[in-house]
Amino acid sequence: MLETVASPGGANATDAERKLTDGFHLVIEALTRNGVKTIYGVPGIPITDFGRQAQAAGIRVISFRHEQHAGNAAAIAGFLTKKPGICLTVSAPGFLNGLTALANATTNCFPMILISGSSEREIVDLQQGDYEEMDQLAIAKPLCKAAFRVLHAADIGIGVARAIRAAVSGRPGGVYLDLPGKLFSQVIDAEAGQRSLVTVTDAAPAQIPAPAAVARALDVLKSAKRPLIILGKGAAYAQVDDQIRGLVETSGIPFLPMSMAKGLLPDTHPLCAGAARSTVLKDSDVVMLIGARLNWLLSHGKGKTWGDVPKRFIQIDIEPKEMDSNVEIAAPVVGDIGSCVSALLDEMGGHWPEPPADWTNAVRTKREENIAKMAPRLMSTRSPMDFHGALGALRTVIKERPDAILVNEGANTLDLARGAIDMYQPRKRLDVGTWGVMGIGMGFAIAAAIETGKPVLAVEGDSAFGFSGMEVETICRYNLPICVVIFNNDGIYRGTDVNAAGSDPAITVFVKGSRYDKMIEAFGGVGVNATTPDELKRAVDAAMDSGKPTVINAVIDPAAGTESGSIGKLNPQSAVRKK
Ligand SMILES: Cc1ncc(C[n+]2csc(CCOP(=O)(O)OP(=O)(O)O)c2C)c(N)n1
Ligand SMILES: [Mg+2]
Repeated sequence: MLETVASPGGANATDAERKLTDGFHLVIEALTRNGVKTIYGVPGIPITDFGRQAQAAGIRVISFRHEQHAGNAAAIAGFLTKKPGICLTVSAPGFLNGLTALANATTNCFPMILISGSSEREIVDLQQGDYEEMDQLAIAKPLCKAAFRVLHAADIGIGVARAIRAAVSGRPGGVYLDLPGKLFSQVIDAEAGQRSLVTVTDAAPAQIPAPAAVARALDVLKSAKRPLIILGKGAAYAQVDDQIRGLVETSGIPFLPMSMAKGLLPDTHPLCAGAARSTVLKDSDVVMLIGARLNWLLSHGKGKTWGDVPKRFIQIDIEPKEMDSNVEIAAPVVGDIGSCVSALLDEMGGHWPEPPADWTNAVRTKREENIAKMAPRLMSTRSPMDFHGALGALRTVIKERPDAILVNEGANTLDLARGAIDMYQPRKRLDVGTWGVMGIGMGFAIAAAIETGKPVLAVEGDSAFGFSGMEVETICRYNLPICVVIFNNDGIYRGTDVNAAGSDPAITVFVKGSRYDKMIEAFGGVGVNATTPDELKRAVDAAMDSGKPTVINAVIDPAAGTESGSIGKLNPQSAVRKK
């Protein structure tokens, strides 16, 4: 029920006067009636009281130390739940702090709504220097799917409904909702307010693929001698895990999971080609992309990575404009992933000729070879640890606790963990995504713990952790079951860089021998310094068993990493410099 506010007439006011409501109540009601249970944000003018009232009304309001992390939390909440995650910020600087997360959400197709309070429109538009003056709507527009501003309390219901639909329908993404400070205190008739609210029905309608597109895709697939399925995070987002498993197993086609699609089928599945990535990209002849884009992460579908074998692509995506974005798509299948995969399965009718055995055998052999090559490195017990030794311990943790959520960022720490740590369940691996952005760590970890109630293991490069490290206070404040392991190799990529001029420290190195574990102790959490894989494993197990907020400083050999992890080739090279 919509609460009413006291009318200006006080005790002597008539009943009719008393039945009023305001912007505060209407926004809260508009969100709750559409299933919003959690808001991630940072308070301040003009949204502090709104946050308080939302909390009092039963919405969980998680207060962060910086808006970027609240925004990242909202974004990954959207990915995990298929409902828009909500981030709430103050005007100008708070809004800008949230904007990186909004843009990142849009790039990664995570549904989120950034709600920011804003200053007096009349003053902002005349540029008369208001408190935190900024034309936020104009600035947000190019960075998100849609941006809306609500000026009248009677439009709050419609504004929130539009934001929700824009975030989750079609290809999901970030939406900006601008709520000027004055809106919250606007008072309108309670009944009219109630009538103005909207319950969004079927926010992300199914989009059924055309039968001809499905038939064409199956024709192309049938012609393949060396077929490959690539699963992207869109496939993980869709939450149609059984159908995707059905498609892979009915077709018998090897599959390659992109980073956040790992675990959709277990990495240990006999058809998983994760450990034979370069072979399958080079040697396949027909590639079916499911919720995966041919962007830089797949070398744009061409060039050396893809070898000399001519490829034909089948692409399943909800966004028609994705087709032919980098190379020709022979068989576009446009629709939501659930509908597309189901339609393909229906047409296949439960039977499909197995791919030629020489292909599936070749993939299996390569995969086993590569796994065998890595195995001894993962068992290394040397101290200081190298990445593989430490990852060997964490790989076992996830094997023993497959329902834990793994958050991962860094350079070497990211690339090597992706290969070393097998995932067994869908949507358990959350990482830097399409941009390779540092700073998602604590925001993702916090939302993962809150949205799923599962234990979270965040594996962080020491540089990566620094972007969101202050949020360990937030983790302690809400007593979340998050264990952060920091791969401390004294810097960005490695800790051995030297400044050629010999004055300041080199640009990639940090204070040697830092003790990140001490940071969390300041807030009552558990800190552990781990110097061997065995110590590391024991500390993580203890954290996961107790559920206590924990930071483990994993001491890694400063010389162990490589420049930019596995993407060093993207650094610009000049012939002049090489001479
Ligand atoms: C927002 C942002 N700023 C900067 C970068 C550039 N960058 C890529 S990886 C990285 C940190 C790598 O160091 P670390 O996290 O310690 O990982 P390591 O390779 O040492 O394991 C940085 C700063 C980025 N990707 N995103
Ligand atoms: Mg590092």
